[in-house]
Amino acid sequence: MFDGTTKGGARLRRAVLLVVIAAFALAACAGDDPTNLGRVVGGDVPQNSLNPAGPIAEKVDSLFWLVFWIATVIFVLVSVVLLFGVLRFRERKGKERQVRQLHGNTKLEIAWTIVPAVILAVVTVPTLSVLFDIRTAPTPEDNALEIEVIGHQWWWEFRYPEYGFTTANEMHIPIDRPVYLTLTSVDVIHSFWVPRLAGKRDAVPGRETHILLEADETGTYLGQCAEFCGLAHADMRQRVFAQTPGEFEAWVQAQLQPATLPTEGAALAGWETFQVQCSSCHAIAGTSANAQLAPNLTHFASRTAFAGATLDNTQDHLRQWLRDPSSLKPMTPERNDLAAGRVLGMPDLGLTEPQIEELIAFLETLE
Ligand code: HEC
Ligand SMILES: [Cu+2]
Repeated sequence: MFDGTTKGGARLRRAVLLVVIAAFALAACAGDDPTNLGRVVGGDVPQNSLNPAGPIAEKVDSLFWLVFWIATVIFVLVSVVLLFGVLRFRERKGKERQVRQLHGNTKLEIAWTIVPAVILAVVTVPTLSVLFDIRTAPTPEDNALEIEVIGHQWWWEFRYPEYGFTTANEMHIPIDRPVYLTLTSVDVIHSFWVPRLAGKRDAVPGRETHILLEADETGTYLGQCAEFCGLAHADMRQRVFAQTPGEFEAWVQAQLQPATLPTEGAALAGWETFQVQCSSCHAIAGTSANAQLAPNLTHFASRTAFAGATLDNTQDHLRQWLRDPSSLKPMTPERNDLAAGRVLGMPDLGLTEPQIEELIAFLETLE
């Protein structure tokens, strides 16, 4: 019916095309609106690599603009020449075609070999230089902070080897100091990406990769796993808290404290349940719970979010998490094999409501 030959058909096709183009164009208009985050709050949004907040991300950003403008100039030039050719040499009624066919113009051949080669060189040299810059091991004068990043399906483990503590999903860094990440994974390939602070880097099982990041403004920077890694890939996020050196030092000191175990009340009952039900996967530093298969909970109460930084750390979320973890985040705990070290989610442990309240009371003591 709408074969484009009738006037109405042509008009309809044009309208559809316009709507499609408009949809693509308008999709780029998402603003800096915090509600864009859906169920997550807190932090600078969106994850805009064109709004760099530190020198490493700035390098990536400048490279982007260099390539963008070169590509834009080429696009405009080619389009103008193409349009000119199409209009100037089109077939006209009653006129002979005016095109003269040419073969083998040496000057032209040389020109269109050399010009693209030069353009590619102009793009390649800075690209390689930035690629190496953003992952070169720092020298002692750089005074970099080292953090080990370990990808798990579907959360991030962060170790601070200088201090010897481990945390999950939330990384704290001091501003104006380079941070050198060493990444790996325990299962599949993940990718660590905090767009406002650094480029992307894959976390590969059995290998170590590196990337630098640095913030020059305090704030919360959001990121997420950028390599499809299975069921809860979209719920594998991370938050980076960039703090003044003093605040960072205070945070480190707090993390270094071992947990003070409760001695009475609901929290004590919670700790007892924890030892039976939870310590096969979770660690709490300084206690008998030292399994490394799930997020380290030593200072869980000091974290703002959990479950791959997708849920704010509130009592309601925790209650629901302990009742039925997979209702809040898609996971496949039925495929867990603790002996083989494989954990693909927190199982529903069949806890009673009083046990859940006691566990929450206990978790709240882990500051
Ligand atoms: C079979 C292993 C396993 C057991 C047993 C287990 N968990 Fe978990 N737990 C996990 C895994 C895996 C995650 C991370 C899930 C994710 O975010 O993908 C997790 C996440 C959590 C979190 C959120 C941590 C964070 O920072 O994201 C809390 C809190 C928690 N578990 C508490 C408990 C409590 C309390 C128990 C005992 C009642 C328990 N878990 C038993 C595997 C386990
Ligand atoms: Cu991932």
